[in-house]
Amino acid sequence: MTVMKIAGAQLGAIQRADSRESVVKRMIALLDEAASKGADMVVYPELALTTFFPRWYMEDQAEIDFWFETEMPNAATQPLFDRARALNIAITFGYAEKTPDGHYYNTSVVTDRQANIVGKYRKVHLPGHSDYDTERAFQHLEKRYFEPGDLGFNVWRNEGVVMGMAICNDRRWPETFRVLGLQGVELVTIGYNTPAVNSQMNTEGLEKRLFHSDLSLQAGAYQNATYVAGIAKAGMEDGHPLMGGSIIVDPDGFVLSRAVTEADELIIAECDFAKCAFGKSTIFDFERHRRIEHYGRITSQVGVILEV
Ligand code: ING
Repeated sequence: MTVMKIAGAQLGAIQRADSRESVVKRMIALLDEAASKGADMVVYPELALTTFFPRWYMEDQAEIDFWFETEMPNAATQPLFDRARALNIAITFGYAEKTPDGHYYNTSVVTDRQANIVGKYRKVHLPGHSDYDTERAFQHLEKRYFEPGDLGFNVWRNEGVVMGMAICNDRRWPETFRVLGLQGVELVTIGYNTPAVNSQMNTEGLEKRLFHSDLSLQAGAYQNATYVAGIAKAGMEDGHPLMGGSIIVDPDGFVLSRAVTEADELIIAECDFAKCAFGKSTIFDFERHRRIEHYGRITSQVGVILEV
């Protein structure tokens, strides 16, 4: 079985005025640090190239399109791919994708050690809203700017490890992890941009939001006997705080490494993927234990139906 040193490259704030080139320089600095620590793979956050622009209400399509990439790699990100190839390190990161036929997704890609893109994921669970919401302390317009992902939840055998991707809000839905778990996933990488405060409940503080992020990531890991890397974009972006809390979790749900700042920060953990086998062959041997005849509501029903 494979052992890999997985690094999480948490990013600090990216201001609206920051260029992609300046961000890629920061990403390469984290990549170099990861290489110095013997990392085999680096996990970057959701929407890693720009500020979290869904907090801004925009109507002009050209203004919206500014935040999207039409090809990957591209001029701004090629230096990152080149450096990763030179260092023989696999990477995964998120970005806003505009497809040639005009579709808009919150996307992440994963590469092998030679910087070849081996997998793409488009965020399925889009939180927030589509129109300007006067009731909110700040906007969260992912439903306005992105379409729900059309690729589903898939895995790839990359560098000898069965890897899957999810993005941010996906981690809060157990279906995400279970669909990957049913494909034998051994490492789920999840970048996130999570506001440090709730736009609809200002009494919900950072501690509770960090707890919910940990809970979601640890539960997903344990209940599917997989490693999980949840990596944040953190810090104050144009006056809007994003929480940190990046962690790498083992197949028993234990946190192996945790970020302690809200800045650019590398966390790292040695992952022995043989450790996934025990859970997958005992308590979470899905073939032996699951009773799908009782699970019909999960795919036949969207919302709650009160029958009592
Ligand atoms: N952000 C947040 C997330 O799911 C959110 C939105 C925060 C939803 C807290 C519910 C509670 O972490 C993104 N980008 O999905």
